[in-house]
Amino acid sequence: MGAAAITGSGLFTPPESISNDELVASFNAYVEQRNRDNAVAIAEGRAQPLTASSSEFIVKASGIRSRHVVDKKGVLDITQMRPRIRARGDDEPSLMCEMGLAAARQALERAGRSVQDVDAVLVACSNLQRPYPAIAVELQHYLGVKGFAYDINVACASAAFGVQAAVDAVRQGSARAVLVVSPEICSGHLNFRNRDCHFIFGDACTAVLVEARDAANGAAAFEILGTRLQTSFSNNIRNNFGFLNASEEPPRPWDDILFQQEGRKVFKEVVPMVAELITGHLADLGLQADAVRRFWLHQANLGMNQLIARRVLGRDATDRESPTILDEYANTSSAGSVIAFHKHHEDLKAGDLGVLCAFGAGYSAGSVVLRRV
Ligand code: CO8
Repeated sequence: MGAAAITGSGLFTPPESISNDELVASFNAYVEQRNRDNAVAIAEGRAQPLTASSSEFIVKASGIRSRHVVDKKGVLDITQMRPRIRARGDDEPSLMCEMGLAAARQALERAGRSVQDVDAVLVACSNLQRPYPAIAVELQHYLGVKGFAYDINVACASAAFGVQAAVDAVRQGSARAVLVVSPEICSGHLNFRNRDCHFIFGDACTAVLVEARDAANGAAAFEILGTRLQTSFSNNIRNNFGFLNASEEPPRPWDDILFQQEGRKVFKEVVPMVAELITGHLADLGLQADAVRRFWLHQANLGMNQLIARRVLGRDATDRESPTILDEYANTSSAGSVIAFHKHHEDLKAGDLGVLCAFGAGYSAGSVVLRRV
């Protein structure tokens, strides 16, 4: 079985973006209105006043400065505070499919490939727009790819799980080339009324093409030296949305079917888990951490990434060694580490090593060790 490689990547960025100041102004207007509406109950001690958010806190706690979204108006409108998306007919591409088409076509172009070269499409992301037909099968149809497609759902680590499945398919010979596509509409399952997390997420879609290294046709191929996945159950990041919601007695409150987390606990528990995963993976491949030129880490929190890199390297990583995109994109779940890869790999030279590492709810984590061809 020959080696597999990532031979091209693609990125779709929604054109609209929201700065911290814009998001905080909207949130604080909502807080003022709620507190005015509840003034009597608050004065009588029957209700707690809501507290304002601040841009300074967001930058300090997370490193996030803005986020791209599929609908800015709906998110900032305090009567909505959610993206408003036109309900599409069954015969037109879904929004996730449309985002996937843009990212997948760019990945193919960069790999110097056409849809005729691809045998499988995997859509790997946190939340799928519907259960069936699979978004991946829809995307396969609109791309015009023959072969097979399926969805993968492992929260922020989904792209790494998708890459491992793609490597296995290419090496076993069940597909010549596999597209791994990660459309994330995080704004659709974020509670913009919750001060603790209203700033965390953004929307984007990435794609990578995985094929046999020896078949690589593109300008910037990366041989996949190894993949390693890990999961460990935790309720600290949870979303109770699901098809049984309408049947559940008593019905869940509206905010229980959106993203929620214990951010502090996640930070403390996931940093050592991920550092050990990367360190162990490199060691088992006979590689030294200080030989790695680039870490494309999951983009949830700047401080978290700095700590992970410090634990792996035994020193602080430079911005070049561990590039950040969450300042512009916020947390785009499974797309984050691939956006970092997509935007920050051109300067690496043949033989240079890199680690793409994604982690999040589940807990779930995946490490992909790459060497520029
Ligand atoms: N403005 C001002 N102050 C605030 C705000 C705010 N917006 N929010 C909280 N504070 C206050 C708190 O009240 C608290 O005040 P006090 O000290 O007086 O009690 C203080 O700030 C500190 O609050 P926290 O302890 O909550 O703040 P942290 O420093 O822990 O930072 C973070 C919060 C940024 C959330 C941080 O904990 C973090 O990033 N943790 C890691 C989280 C993470 O990596 N999660 C991964 C989730 S992504 C994933 O797995 C995919 C899920 C699927 C995608 C879902 C898409 C929607």
